[in-house]
Amino acid sequence: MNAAASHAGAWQYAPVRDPKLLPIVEKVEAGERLTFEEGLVLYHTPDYNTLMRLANRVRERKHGSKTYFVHSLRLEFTNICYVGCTFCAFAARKGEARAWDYSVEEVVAKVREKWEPGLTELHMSSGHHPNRPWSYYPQMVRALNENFPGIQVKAFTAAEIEHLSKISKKPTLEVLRELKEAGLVALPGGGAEIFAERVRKQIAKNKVKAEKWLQIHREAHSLGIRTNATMLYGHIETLEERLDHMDRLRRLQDETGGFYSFIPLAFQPDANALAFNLGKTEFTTGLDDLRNLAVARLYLDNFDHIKGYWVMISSDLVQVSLDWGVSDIDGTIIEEHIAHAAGATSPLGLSRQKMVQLIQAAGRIPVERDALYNELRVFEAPIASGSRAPRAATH
Ligand code: V47
Repeated sequence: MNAAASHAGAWQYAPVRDPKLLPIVEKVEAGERLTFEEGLVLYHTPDYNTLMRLANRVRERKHGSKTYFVHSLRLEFTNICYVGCTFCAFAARKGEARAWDYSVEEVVAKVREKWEPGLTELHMSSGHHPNRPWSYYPQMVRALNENFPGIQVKAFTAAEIEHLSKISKKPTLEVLRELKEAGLVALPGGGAEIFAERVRKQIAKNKVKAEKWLQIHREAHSLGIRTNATMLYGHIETLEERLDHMDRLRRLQDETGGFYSFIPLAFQPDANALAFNLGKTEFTTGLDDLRNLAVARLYLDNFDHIKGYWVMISSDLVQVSLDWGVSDIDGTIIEEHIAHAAGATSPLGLSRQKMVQLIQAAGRIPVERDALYNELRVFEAPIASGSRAPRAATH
């Protein structure tokens, strides 16, 4: 019997405490799409247990116990940025002591320095540098592919693509086409923040507009470049605005089918203007993180994967999230800067072995994938007795 079948009818063994969830339980059982109002019911229900079981039901129907991760390296080639997003603690102005700005040769040297055997994904997203010419970007992607054959370059958020379109004076579709030609294989999901205008004006007023972000992903998908989508939550947005964000993504996914995964990013409240203005020094709570992941799993019925991002919510909570709809835990990363600049207390990276242990200790099956979600290895072996998940610093 497969995992999904073994859970069929599980509702009868645990009470649904919130009667408002009963029609949703029926729809989830029938595989029907939830409405916006039903999404809100999920966000407001006090019946977390049923919410968890519903999300897990869908997760197991899609993936059984399989849980995906990638052996990845994160690289930010510059933190110099003129955009001024209020949530950002990573960006620096040109000339500041903490600013960096690698040449193509330095990017290659940095990857060589951090290289690990079996590395498949190089995930790069960076600041909007005011002076680097357009030619730098395809040159960098080309140099990486030449120096590290087989590496998969997943780089440039839609916000960066818009920036490249401005400096190159080429349409975004052309920018994407030329980057693909240079060897870019996928786009990360950053820069989405919250689409709602009310919030965007306050947190990212100079950044790519919501409609343009979506258009760039639409264009990438049309070229066969698959992408991810993020949502920055836990600051000034309402639950309706979170759902509106997901709703816009669900509509685009209906149209193109080009998204791999949805990644909620929990607001990290250190050293940024937004936190300072809000007086918000607390991280999101574990329950809010889990609820958000579960709602995403249920609302985004056309997304294959919901990612639990251990960097921002801790690897301990990510283990728990595997029962709340999460089927992917991103990657080894090796060296993360954006979240850590804003107070993340997780390690900078996790070893491949730790990723496997973390998933196995949660009773799930680790699957190492590449950046394009090809399965490279399924770790079927049971957990060695006495093996424990690695402990990361938690917040
Ligand atoms: O675009 C910046 C966000 C993003 C903060 O596609 C912050 O696989 C929380 O996009 N608190 C970069 N978030 C990270 C990102 C990402 C991460 C993991 C996987 C993938 C993927 C993409 O981080 C930025 C911005 O939205 N961010 N500052 C902050 N203080």
